[in-house]
Amino acid sequence: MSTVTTIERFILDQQPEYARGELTNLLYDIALAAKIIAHKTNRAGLIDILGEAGQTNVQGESQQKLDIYAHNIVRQLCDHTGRLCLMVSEEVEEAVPIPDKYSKGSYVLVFDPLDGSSNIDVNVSIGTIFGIYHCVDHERRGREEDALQPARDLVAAGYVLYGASTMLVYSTGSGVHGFTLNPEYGEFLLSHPHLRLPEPPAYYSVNASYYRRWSPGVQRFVDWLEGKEADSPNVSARYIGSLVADFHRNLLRGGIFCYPAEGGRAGGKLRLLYEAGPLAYLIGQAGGYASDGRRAILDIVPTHLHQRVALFMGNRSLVERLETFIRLEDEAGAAEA
Ligand code: FDP
Repeated sequence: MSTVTTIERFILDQQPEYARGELTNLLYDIALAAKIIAHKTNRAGLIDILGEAGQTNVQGESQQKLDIYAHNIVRQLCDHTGRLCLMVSEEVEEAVPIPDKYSKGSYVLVFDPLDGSSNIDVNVSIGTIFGIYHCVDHERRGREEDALQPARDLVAAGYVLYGASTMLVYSTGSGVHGFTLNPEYGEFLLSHPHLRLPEPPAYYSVNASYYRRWSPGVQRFVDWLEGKEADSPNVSARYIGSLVADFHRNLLRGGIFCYPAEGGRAGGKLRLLYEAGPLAYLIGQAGGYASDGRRAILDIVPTHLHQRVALFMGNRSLVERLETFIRLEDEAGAAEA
């Protein structure tokens, strides 16, 4: 009989001997939140029967938007455990403090509770993204500064994909490991140990309808991906428009995901702290690379919680080629000026 490895067992086995189990338990908390959110998102197709957000459903319960629901589940499971000093969520403008009545822990949780939520109504896969940092100041209760750290300093990061099946993929710095939720047991089982980006990459993912808003360097790079140059790679286009789903496919098949800056702005649409940062950490752990076009995402120190960033991530050869296109355009622009 083949061995079944539950997520609890795997996380525990990976815990270093000196560890007190705080991080291990925090990861369990997130896995539990993922199961609860998966249960709810699986029923999203029943929305016509159960009532839309803001309405009352047939059981007389008031409906919440699913992303607010997901935020509340994570917050409720994590705020009282003594493992966190602060949370930052896509759904809340300010950092979410740990209430004074609970003891303060040594980790910071940054998360996007339900990314790609515009896809829910059309039954397309969505996801939760999370990152975990050590808090910076152990004396005081959590402050915004504790969260404003570069992704290189992440202790752990991961995502949950609510798709045809629910998967939790995470890393604590020793590879990327994927678990699939077995709905019969209600348990995440190890299904994808030690994920590495395959070579050669198969796909590129970008919303090409924004082509005219991009800088010349990005336009040339996308032309190159599309096969318009003699040395173009043999990659095919795939874009779902749901970050976790696009990321997951490219992680398994190899490729590059691009969300460039538009109209001369420094940032794109995606958020540095709880979208780009954790995924950059994972892609690095899988042998790839993430860049804003000029520097590694892992090195960018956030200046505010909801900061946006241009994002290119995937197989290193493709992302470095993008950086070359941008550098050449920058140099050409400087020579003209
Ligand atoms: P959404 O607006 O549906 O929440 O993070 C936001 C996000 O989705 C990502 O999941 C997705 O990759 C991106 O936006 C899609 O943006 P475009 O529609 O502009 O392509």
